[in-house]
Amino acid sequence: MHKVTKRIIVATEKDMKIKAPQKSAGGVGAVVSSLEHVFGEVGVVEGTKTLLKLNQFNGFDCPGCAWPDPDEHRSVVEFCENGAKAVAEEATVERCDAEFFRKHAVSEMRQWTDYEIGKSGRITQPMIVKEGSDHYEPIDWKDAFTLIGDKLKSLSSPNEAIFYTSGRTSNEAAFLYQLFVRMYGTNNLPDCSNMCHESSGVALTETVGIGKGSVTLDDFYKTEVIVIIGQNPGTNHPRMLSTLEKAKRNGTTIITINPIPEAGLIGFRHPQNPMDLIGKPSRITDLWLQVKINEDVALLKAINKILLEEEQKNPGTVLDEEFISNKTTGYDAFIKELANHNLDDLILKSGVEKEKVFEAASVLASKKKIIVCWAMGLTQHKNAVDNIREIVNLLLLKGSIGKEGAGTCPVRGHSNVQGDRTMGIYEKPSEKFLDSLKSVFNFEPPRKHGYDTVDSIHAMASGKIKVFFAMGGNFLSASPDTELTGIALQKCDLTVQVSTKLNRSHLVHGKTALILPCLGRTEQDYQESGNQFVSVENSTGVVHKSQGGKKPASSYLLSEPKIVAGLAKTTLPASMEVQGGWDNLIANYDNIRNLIEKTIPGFENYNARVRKNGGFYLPNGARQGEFNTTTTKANFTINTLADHALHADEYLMMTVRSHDQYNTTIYGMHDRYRGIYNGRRVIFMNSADMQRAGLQQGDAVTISSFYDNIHRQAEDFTVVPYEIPMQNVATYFPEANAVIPYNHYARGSQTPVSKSVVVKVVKQ
Ligand SMILES: Nc1nc2c(c(=O)[nH]1)N[C@H]1C(S)=C(S)[C@@H](COP(=O)(O)OP(=O)(O)OC[C@H]3O[C@@H](n4cnc5c(=O)[nH]c(N)nc54)[C@H](O)[C@@H]3O)O[C@H]1N2
Ligand SMILES: Nc1nc2c(c(=O)[nH]1)N[C@H]1C(S)=C(S)[C@@H](COP(=O)(O)OP(=O)(O)OC[C@H]3O[C@@H](n4cnc5c(=O)[nH]c(N)nc54)[C@H](O)[C@@H]3O)O[C@H]1N2
Ligand SMILES: [Mo]
Repeated sequence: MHKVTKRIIVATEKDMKIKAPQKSAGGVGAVVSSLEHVFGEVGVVEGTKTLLKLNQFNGFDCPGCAWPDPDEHRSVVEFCENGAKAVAEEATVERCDAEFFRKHAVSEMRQWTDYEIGKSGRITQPMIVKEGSDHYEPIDWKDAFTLIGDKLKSLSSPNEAIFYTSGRTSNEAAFLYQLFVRMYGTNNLPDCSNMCHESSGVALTETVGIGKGSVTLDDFYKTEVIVIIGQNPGTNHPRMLSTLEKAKRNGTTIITINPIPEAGLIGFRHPQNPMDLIGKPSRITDLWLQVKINEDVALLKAINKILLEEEQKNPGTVLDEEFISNKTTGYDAFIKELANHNLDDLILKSGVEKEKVFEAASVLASKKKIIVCWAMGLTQHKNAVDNIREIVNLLLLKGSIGKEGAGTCPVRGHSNVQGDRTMGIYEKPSEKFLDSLKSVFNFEPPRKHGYDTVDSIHAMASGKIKVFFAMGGNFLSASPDTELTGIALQKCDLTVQVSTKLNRSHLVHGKTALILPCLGRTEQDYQESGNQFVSVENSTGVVHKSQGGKKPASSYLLSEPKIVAGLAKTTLPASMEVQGGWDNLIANYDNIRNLIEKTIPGFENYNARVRKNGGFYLPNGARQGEFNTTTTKANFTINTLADHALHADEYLMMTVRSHDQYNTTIYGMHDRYRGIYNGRRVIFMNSADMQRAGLQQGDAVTISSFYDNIHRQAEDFTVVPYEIPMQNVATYFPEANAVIPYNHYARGSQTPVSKSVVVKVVKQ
């Protein structure tokens, strides 16, 4: 078994520098960094041309995050530093071609860092590594499809294959892909959402009847309070900072709940506003509650308890009694349970100073319109679903959902992760969805639920799976338990990755492995009827078009929809033809959209509406105050506090993103907002903890975890003192994934506990 994680300190990290963290995001640094990446990777002329198409009505959707664009009135530069980096990464002039693969053996590339792997350039043609070989070699598209089709047809059950999706896949590709997979006969459709906002989807469906957020971008300009909890927009959704800045100008109060002070949440200099670049940065956060990792339920319960007490003191002034009695269920049980908790105990457990908890509660008590935004800081814990349900409790107490300027905002990650789910990329499809597929496509879809990400790792590791197919993403590095996931992938007979760039999942593979290179967002997609566009759905449920303008990186590249059609044609029996044939769907993507319209509610008149500037909103009951839950009301819930009981030498570790990465794609080796230069194998620690453990800044340590009698460890991390609560530590994903147990996950959503892993830290 080859080691799949990096165990040596790479040369670049020898020059690691630690500086003071920054106190604001954006500014000149952001402008310089955007241009460095774009001009460096793409060139000045092409780079500028491409950037000017980014997030424009006639351009392409940013392949970065899913933050919404303004419905109207877009600026010429409707992008951020990290969007520019995402574009640079895809539009790079570097090529990872046949010659490259001839030069570098798989075993050699496996020793490279993720940064080095990612800098190899765009993959230019289909490649195969045959059983027993250590080199990828070219293969024709036709032979690649035949090989995959023959293998899939030879399996004793379709459930011996797994079809993963990452969230960049367009609606058109995702719809065809899930259709093909279900026609083939399985619901084994895990996706990156399983590791991401699954907890949000589960909690919101149960409590407010829709697994998506309820707010629109406009609501941010009409609200009174924005709570940002477990999210770092300065790095991961930088365009959100402009929204927050504008909201603050309207008098909105911003409360931040985070174990660390994130630069972008403290202050912001708008990189596109010359006045902002020189003066003082705009302050973003009014009140920061430094919660301990995974103690948000304790904190939210404390706040809810104070709100209830205030209401008792001054009836009719704090809670929205009318909303509670007309629109909700479970209120009595909720307050009864809350009465069992002692307020001081809750506050102590949360780690936040008492005055600040009261201050936050008093802001919330006096306001009627509240938006709560969250991301991975809440979704990746054992009680992640509880975290989100407790946010809903808070909003329900205040009647702060289903009206203007108020509601839920789970800020999505991948630019079309929300759309992929809408299109049916889900291992647990509803009966209604399957019935609809059946009636439109006239086949019997599989009803048995399939594997999610965690189940997939387990099934592959236990030898049940023969084929692993990935539509984008980097399953190996994104998943927890890197070593085990590596072993799991290696047990497959065939692994196939549809990709734009080289990543570690190409290097730790099944007995035979294929890379199918595809067009990216920035590129033109010419099919029989001419240049095509695709569509995507952002965090606020707006479906809009995306059309690249660049010449493709290589003439061999196929679009994702065309790859799916190729697979379908070689795998499915002739009797499984779709109306008009798969080729007809590819000839003009309008034909795919017509089928989506027939199958999925909310897409009426899809082709016409998606062509309008800014696209269209999908229906959203919660937004309208209609709660399509099993009770037909919004449901209060009773939620569980975290229980970690750490020993003196144990820490709770969160794995976060640096400012120079997009998930497993490493743009650069710095995290300038947190003061880290030339290094990623760092562990941020409280200085009192360091003192207790006899550690100094710069010490090399080994991080280990011990779950269910399995010891996992990751070496060569450098200690960095940081403003983080005691017994809490932070590392970067994916470097620390080696110590995350695959089988510890959120109750209800099976999202791995990437933000609360119990670890030990030992000096080397
Ligand atoms: N540039 C860039 N943009 C991205 C991505 C990227 O990697 N790079 N990734 C995309 C994807 S797929 C996603 S899902 C999003 C991720 O966006 P985020 O969720 O913002 O990403 P993380 O870095 O995981 O940050 C989590 C934040 O939660 C805080 N946190 C951790 N644990 C807790 C906790 O227990 N309680 C509270 N209250 N806070 C906690 C951390 O300190 C950190 O600020 O971003 C998307 N956008
Ligand atoms: N420890 C820890 N683990 C985590 C997380 C965490 O916070 N901590 N976050 C989790 C989250 S939120 C997520 S979303 C997952 C991310 O999991 P994934 O989505 O699987 O991972 P990415 O790194 O986004 O995938 C990058 C790869 O996608 C391919 N790619 C890029 N653009 C395209 C395209 O247009 N088409 C195709 N076909 N391929 C493309 C490239 O080859 C690139 O190497 O990771 C999860 N893992
Ligand atoms: Mo994500």
